[in-house]
Amino acid sequence: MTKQERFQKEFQEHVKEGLTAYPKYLSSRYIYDEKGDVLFQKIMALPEYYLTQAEYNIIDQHKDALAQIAIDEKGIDLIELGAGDGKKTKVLLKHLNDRKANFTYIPIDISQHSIDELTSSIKDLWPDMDVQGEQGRYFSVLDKLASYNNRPKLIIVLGSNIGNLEHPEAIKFLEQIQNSMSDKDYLFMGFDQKKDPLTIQNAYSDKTGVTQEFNRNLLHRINKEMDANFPVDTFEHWESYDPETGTAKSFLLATQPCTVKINAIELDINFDKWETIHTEISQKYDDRTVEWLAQQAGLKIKEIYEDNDQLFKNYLFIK
Ligand code: AVI
Repeated sequence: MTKQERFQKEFQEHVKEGLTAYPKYLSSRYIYDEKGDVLFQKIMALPEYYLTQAEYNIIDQHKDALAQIAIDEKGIDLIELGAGDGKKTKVLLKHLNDRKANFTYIPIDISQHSIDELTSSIKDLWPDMDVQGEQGRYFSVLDKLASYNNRPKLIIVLGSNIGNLEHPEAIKFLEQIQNSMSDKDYLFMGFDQKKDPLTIQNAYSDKTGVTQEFNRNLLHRINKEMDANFPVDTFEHWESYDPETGTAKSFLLATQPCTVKINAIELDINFDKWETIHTEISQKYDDRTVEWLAQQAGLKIKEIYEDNDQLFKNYLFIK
C-alpha cells in the first residue's frame, strides 16, 4: 500500500467512526490539503488571529537568547516540527546567520511541497545555509530525531500547534519529544495563553468567514475524496470558548435536516436540524497547566518568553 493509499484508508475509517458516533466528530487534522493549507495561511494573516504576530514578536525580541544557545554549544541542529512557510523561523535563521552561528536547520513537515518551498526560499536568501528538510508525520519523524545526536538539538514547535491536542495526547506528544532529547537538548514551544474570552472568540470566528471556509474544507474533502454529497453551505461554523478550561471548540452546525451519502464507504448519515460535528479544539494555557504538562512528560521549564501584548508565550524546556 502506498503512503497515499494508507492515508485515504485512515481518513475513511476516521470519517466512518466520527460520523456514526453521537455526538458526531471529525478531526481538524484532515482539514489540511492544498486548499486547507492556503486557508490556514489566510487565517494567519487575519487581524483577529493574533497568535502569529504575537509569536513573531517573541522570536524577534528573544532571537539573541536563542542564538546564544547555538554559540555556547559551538553548534546545534535546529529541528523544527511542523515548519509550514517558516516565516517566524526566518527571523531566527537570519539572526543565527548574522551571528555566524554554526547550525544545521532541519525543518520537518507533513507536506513535501511545504518543505521544498521553504528550502528553496531559504537557499535564495542564504545560499550557504545548511538546510536538510524532512517530510513526515510528527510522531514517526520524532523517532528519527534520536539519531541526530552528534550535537545538541534545539527543537522548535511554533504556532501553538500543541493546542490542537487534548491534554493526554499533548502529554504523549511532549513525551515523545522528551524521549528523543538528550541532556544537552532544548525544546522551544509556543503555547497560546488564556485571555479575554472575546479576543479568543473573535480569533476563531472572523467576520470575513475564512475560518468558516477552513472548517468546511473537511466536508469539501469528504465530498471530493469519498464521493459524498454534503450540502456544505448548510453547515455553519460555530466557535465556543470556555474560559474555565481554556478550551476553544470548533463545530460545524447543520442549519437544516439532511441526509448525506458517502459512497466510498457505503454510508448514509442523517443530520437533525442544529446537529453538530465537533471538528477542532484550540487549547489555551496558563503557566500552571504548562508546568503540569511538562512535569507529566519529564520536562522542566528553563525559561518563559512573552510578547509585548501578553497574549502568547513560548517556553524553553530541558530534560
Ligand atoms: C494550527 N492551529 C494551531 C490553529 C489553531 O489556532 O488552533 C488552527 C486554526 N483553527 C482555526 N483557526 C486556526
